[in-house]
Amino acid sequence: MSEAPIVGVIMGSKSDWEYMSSAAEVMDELKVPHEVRVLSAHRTPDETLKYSAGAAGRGLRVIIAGAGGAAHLAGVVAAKTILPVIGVPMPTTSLNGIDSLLSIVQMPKGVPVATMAIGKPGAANAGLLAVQIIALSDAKLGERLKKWRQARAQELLQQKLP
Ligand code: RP5
Repeated sequence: MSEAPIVGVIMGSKSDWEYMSSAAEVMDELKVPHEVRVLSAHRTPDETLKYSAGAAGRGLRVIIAGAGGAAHLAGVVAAKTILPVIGVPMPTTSLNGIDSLLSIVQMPKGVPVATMAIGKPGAANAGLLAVQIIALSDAKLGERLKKWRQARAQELLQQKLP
């Protein structure tokens, strides 16, 4: 995207992109400029904190963070910014992402993370929630989102059963 990004999509590992790309796809469809980056709460803690602390100053308005397992990324990022942070639990091989979900959702009072469903549906909804937040102050985006929803409804109504 050529416009300056207003949503940051970060994830703990390149292996998360299989799921997190759904967040980027929906923002592509709705023409919301975003950036994507791999950052880890555990493997690159200093860079993660720097990214979060500087996000608002760089013009970001929402951060979407996907991580799996111990999944501390969204919470750590939320600790260093007052931007809304949306967490997406990644599926894991041993516990199917229940571990990620419980980790991300259990933020202490005072530092919220809006936690989505596990995997691709959660990532897509994270993108949509970011769009909804930004649409509060962008009427044209709100109109695009309404049309997008209407198109999804029409798709469903036209589904044929065998
Ligand atoms: C987490 O560990 C990442 O978010 C990812 O979901 C999981 C596994 O990462 P890799 O070992 O595939 O890099 O930090």
